[in-house]
Amino acid sequence: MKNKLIAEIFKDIAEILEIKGENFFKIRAYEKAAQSIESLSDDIEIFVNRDTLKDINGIGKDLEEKIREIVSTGKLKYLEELKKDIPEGLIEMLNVPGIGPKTAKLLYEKLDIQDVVMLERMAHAGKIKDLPGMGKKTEENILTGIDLFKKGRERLDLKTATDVAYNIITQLKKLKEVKNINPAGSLRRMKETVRDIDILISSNKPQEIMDAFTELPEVKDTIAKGLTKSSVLTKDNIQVDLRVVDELSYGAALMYFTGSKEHNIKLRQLAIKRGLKLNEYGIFKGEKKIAGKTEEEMYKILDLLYIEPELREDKGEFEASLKDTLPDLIKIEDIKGDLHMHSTWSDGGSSIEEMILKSRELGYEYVAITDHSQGLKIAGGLNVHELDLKRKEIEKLNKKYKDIKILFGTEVDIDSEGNLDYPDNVLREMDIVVAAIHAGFKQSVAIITKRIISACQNKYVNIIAHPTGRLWGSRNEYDIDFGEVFKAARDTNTALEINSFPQRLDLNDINTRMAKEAGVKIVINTDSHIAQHLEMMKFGVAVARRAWLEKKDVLNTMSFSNLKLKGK
Ligand code: DGT
Ligand code: CA
Repeated sequence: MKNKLIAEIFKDIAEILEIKGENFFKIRAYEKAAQSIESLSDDIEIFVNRDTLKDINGIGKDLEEKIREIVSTGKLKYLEELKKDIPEGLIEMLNVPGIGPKTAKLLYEKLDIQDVVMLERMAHAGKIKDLPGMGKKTEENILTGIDLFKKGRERLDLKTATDVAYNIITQLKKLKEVKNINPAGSLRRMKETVRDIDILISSNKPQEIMDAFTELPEVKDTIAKGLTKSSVLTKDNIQVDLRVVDELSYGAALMYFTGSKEHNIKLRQLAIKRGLKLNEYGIFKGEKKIAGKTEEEMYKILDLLYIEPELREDKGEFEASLKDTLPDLIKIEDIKGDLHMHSTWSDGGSSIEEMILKSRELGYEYVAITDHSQGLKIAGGLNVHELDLKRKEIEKLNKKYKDIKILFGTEVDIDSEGNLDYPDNVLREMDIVVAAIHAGFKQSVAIITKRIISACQNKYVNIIAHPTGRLWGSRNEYDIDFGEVFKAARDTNTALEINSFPQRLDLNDINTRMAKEAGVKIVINTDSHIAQHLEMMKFGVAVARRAWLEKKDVLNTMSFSNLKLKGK
């Protein structure tokens, strides 16, 4: 499937054209085409084969030819030519928060800054603040941006890690020599970010497996190659470690390489206390191996109930396992609907109907279409008249699709003073109201906390979305007083969201667990902007599992008739 590749190429073109100061409409055309292609639910090659590329929104004759070229050759000459005109590092620099094409152009022309390394050096040297339109504050923001950019590079988001790992696992699984295969490490524990990818295989033919692994088409370099462990670097510079063990040690190795280190240390101590020895090959009594084939038997020998990977952080799971009070963790199948998503009515790339079709595919009982509110002009927020039209469309779709309930909602902006962007008489007409902060992230803890609390206190607000505002690699979370927010959310029966988007995943696992303990209801949403995004729900569920949540703790596991939305 080349949809993503084509969208990326078109986005790169738009950015380069902007750096070169080209015509706005030409730039916009590439951006729009990229968004349309990203939101297609079918493989673009189907359109090529049926000669229907022109039916895609924003694709004319010129772009059609370019798409055909990418599909048949995997690249585009036009982009290669464009790239020759500007330094490679300049395009990467656009990934630094705060650096848009205009700033990049200015920095390049005035200071000959060509990449992130030079950018950092010049900012430290205080050379940027004197440029026209810059200043000390901008220079400081650039340094903060570089920090965030670097952090984003050090660790992968959970979706990227999952995609890379399962692509490799799917290929290796086909080898007849492979008996068992699993991801291990932080990916198996579903941490929000992952440094490198660990994969474990059981087999008695390691040579064949290591040969196949190091020769995968995704592999750029082999860092190490042995019979028990090999490490490679993919073309995207992601490190993947593969370990092959024999079947009788598979459970022990899986336990060891899943970690976390803290969990492993505690396990070893428990073994020692019982006069046993534990390592990655098994549990031993003297010289005799008494467990090792499965994780279950390993835990059992230590008098423990099986502990799910997401809980293995030494944060109370041993005590709970001994006392048989481990949570019955929420599962993706428990989710009955998604209560936060956007459509083409605001800044989404798919129509409401496309969102509904995908939601039905996922087996949902209900969904809420929550486009942005009027003040958020940049995100296509809806005025009151548009809300009426949208409501009518939803009424029609509710008649057409009887097997899913479509809720008419909004993601209403909480302004810098804590007021909502629609008056109560408008909110009252909604089936559901999601409220969120979109600006003023640098206010004091007290003010941001107050803004969120006053949104909770509005009787029509059901959910506070992405409560900390963080975006991996581009924005730190803002400071809020969680104790106060949890109290207000509980007392006003307002749910707090785990946003499943891989760059957000907030509330995070730690805050979610505290919220649960404070008696707050949690909701897991995707905040989708195109139909495929709805599949991100599993990452939000992962956060919930790491936070020890059960089905009953989560609002959108309820059936529609039990979904008691506030103010209704
Ligand atoms: P990451 O890669 O930083 O996201 O996190 P992990 O947990 O995947 O860490 P990684 O890749 O260094 O190691 C994978 C697992 O191997 C880790 O979770 C536990 C185990 N492990 C690694 N080093 C040690 C160690 O020194 N002692 C013990 N007990 N376990 C270790
Ligand atoms: Ca790892």
